[in-house]
Amino acid sequence: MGHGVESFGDNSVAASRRLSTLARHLEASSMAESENVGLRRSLTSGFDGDSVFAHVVKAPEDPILGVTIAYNKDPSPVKLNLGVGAYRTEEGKPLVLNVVRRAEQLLINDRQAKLSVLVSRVKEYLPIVGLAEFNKLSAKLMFGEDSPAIRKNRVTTVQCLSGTGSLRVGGEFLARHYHQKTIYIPQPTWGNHPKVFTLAGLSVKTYRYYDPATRGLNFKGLLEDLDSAPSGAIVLLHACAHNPTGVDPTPEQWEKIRQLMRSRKLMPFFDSAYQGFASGSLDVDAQAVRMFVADGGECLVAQSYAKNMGLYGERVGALSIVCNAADVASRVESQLKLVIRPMYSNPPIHGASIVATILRDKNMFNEWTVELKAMADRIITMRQKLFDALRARGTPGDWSHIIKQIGMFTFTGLNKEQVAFMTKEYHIYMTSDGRISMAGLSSKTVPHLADAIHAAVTRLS
Ligand code: PLA
Repeated sequence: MGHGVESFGDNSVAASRRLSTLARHLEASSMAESENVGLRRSLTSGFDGDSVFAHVVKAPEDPILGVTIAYNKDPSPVKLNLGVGAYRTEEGKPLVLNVVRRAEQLLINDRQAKLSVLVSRVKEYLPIVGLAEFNKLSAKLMFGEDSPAIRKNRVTTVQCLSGTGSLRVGGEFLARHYHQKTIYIPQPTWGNHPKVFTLAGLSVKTYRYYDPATRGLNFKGLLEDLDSAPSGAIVLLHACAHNPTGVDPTPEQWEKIRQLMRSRKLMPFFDSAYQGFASGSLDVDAQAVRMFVADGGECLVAQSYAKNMGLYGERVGALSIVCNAADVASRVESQLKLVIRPMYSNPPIHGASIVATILRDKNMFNEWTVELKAMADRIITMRQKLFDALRARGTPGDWSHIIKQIGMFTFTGLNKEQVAFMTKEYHIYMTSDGRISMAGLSSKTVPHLADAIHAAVTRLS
């Protein structure tokens, strides 16, 4: 019971149970309706009771997005936001890529006649699964131009609300249709992962990933934990540029992880939020995913264009489910539609049109890769500058992890108290786990950050 097709049966039972509860509720409320007419009349003159929401307690801010809220409230001219992973220029300004501006211009001028499907100048609804051309091109970007899995129609790709939405839709699909309901996430991981998957209906467990002593990968712990996970369990893997640690397995380690996962029948669910941001190359950053797809096995991939195309607020992403046969992929897609339709009906058109415009045109694609590499390179330069600045100050400790770590973040090793001190005394905002967004740093602000780290380390060790 509870496997494959049966689990769909379970869901039908659950759905009809929910429907009959709803019907009973409607009946009861229509009876109550006639009895309460008089009472309601007497209330129309005004309502002065307590709010029915009076018991609602104030929720804490989000650990990552709340950092920006605190930063915005700070009037200091030297304040620095290194909390959320959002790219800033050397001048500390948000960046809209030139190629994105160009794509938008084309869309506004309606010069995309060749786009066979809807574009954002037309404000129609997209299909439930989003813009077809966007989906096709996104799959190619992730799995490679001549991926056999795509050629054999073994992949279904649906446009979702950025990386988060793709993870959520994937999680909900697995909770309904996959026989194992446990997902293993790395320890530590992006703070939203456990919430997304729990609310999707999965049960969340962790596997060892990071070793604070070496500031590197706990490879032995990782293999042990995956080896003892129940057969079939889902495993969340960061495709590249692990958040928050900046520590990725080497290609050889990925190969060992792949072998172990396939032999234990564990289901890989890749979160690819930083393709191109880690190495500067879209293909290199997709290698781990492609390794798992090349063996013919099944997996899920959540893709985000927030960082690599700077489309944060456009909420553009995709979920791909790689299946072992075309007919399975087609049935899986039909069920993904049933997950999406009651959740948000269909995804937004504008961002996906921008992405499709760029990916389909060779020149624009190349222009994008150049701009993407420039962002990745600037982050790498910031790593070197911060490392040099700490060395120049003689700050106690080995800071080589700053230059060894990969992607948008440095997991500094600073503790909660040191972070609080840096925020209070230096107006530097970062998450309390000691993660700093290197993309928020510039040559001008490196000395200020180095001063703050030096003071925090020497005063509060
Ligand atoms: N997955 C990982 C590993 C991420 O780091 C993020 C974003 C996402 C998914 C989701 O991104 P998207 O929905 O915007 O596509 N993490 C950020 C932002 C950059 C955030 O927390 O929302 C971060 O600062 O960690």
